[in-house]
Amino acid sequence: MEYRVLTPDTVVDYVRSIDALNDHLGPGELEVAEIGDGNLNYVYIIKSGDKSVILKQAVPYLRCAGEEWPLSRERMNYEIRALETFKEIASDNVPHVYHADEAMSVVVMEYLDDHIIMRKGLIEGETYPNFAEHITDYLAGSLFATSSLNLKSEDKRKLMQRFNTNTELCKITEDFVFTFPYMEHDSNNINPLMQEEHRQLMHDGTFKMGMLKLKYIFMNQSDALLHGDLHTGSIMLNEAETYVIDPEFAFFGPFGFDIGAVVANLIQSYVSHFARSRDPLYQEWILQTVYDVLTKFEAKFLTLWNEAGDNALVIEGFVDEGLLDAYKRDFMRNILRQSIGFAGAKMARRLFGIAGVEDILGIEDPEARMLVEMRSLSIAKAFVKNYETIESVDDVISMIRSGR
Ligand code: SR1
Ligand code: MG
Repeated sequence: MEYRVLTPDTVVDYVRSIDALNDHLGPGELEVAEIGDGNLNYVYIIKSGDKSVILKQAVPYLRCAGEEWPLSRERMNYEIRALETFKEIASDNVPHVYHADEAMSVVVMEYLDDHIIMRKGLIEGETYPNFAEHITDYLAGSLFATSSLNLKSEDKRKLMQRFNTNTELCKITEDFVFTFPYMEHDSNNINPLMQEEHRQLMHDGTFKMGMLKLKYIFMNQSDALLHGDLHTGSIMLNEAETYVIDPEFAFFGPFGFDIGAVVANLIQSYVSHFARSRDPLYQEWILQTVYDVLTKFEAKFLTLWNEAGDNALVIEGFVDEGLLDAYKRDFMRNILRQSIGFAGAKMARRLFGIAGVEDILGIEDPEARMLVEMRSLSIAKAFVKNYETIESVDDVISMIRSGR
């Protein structure tokens, strides 16, 4: 089928032309609503009685910037591939895909109607007692399975070939996470009360040095297949289940990047609740969740590593157990450090760059918002400047509490 941009009027005909969707939705009348509030794509919910699906279509431009910002719709191909790959690894945490159409840049998947976008839940002050367990199943599972600690060297390189031409979306991250927010740039969106902080940050050499190091790691360290944009808007959940959606930024990158994204978004919620709920107990739950995510990730990743046999990195007879254990400790500490560096970059970009987060942007009183932004900035700066010396998860929690 030749590509065309779907509209609420033409979506029904498209859906009705697909057997798998007719089988799922049945013959009844279809109700359609566009519900996308993301930065890149159009998203429709299609309902027929008690059956429903989500249809997502990439358009050849960046939705949040408008048609004058071209962006190839190839991103949908990577999203489709990533959904397939992650579903095989972490089936409980990835939605079911009913239909994928690369020519139309469309994917149709399960509508998670009992789940909400995590960012919205956190804004409402909801707790999710199983989130840390679920997200670390996903993170440890996906990162380990697609790494050289599990795959044969040739299999990893073949898998990398399927993702590493996702260059446009990697470039978006290079620009909008690691670069533009810390310089003068037209795309920036800065609270007038934070202009002076931004000016100082632009001239903070230690911060810039940290950001350059992190950007270089992002661009060159191909540890594993990443989601690539794992903020709390890419997570849908309830108490019992957690789903990771929207992997269009998928590529082979550093282990710490997805972990850092989760941590950054939890901390953004933590700081926002100094103005939102002002509920210290809720904030403690968020900090405990950060702690659990980092510690459970490490434990699960190490278990997978310990249970796996020989891998592309270490073969029987190369090192004794003592040396291997020391190597693993160093390896995991490095993942922790890079995760926190990336968390800092992800937090700082949301304060000054094109795409802020509702947790903070939605605080209406400018003074209250500024105080939250200041807290977020001081944690972000501490992370970016000091990530290379972090020794433990306790260090991370102290840095969040003290903002240093
Ligand atoms: C310029 S696109 C803005 C952001 O939206 C996506 O969710 C990514 O985070 C990207 O950086
Ligand atoms: Mg997205």
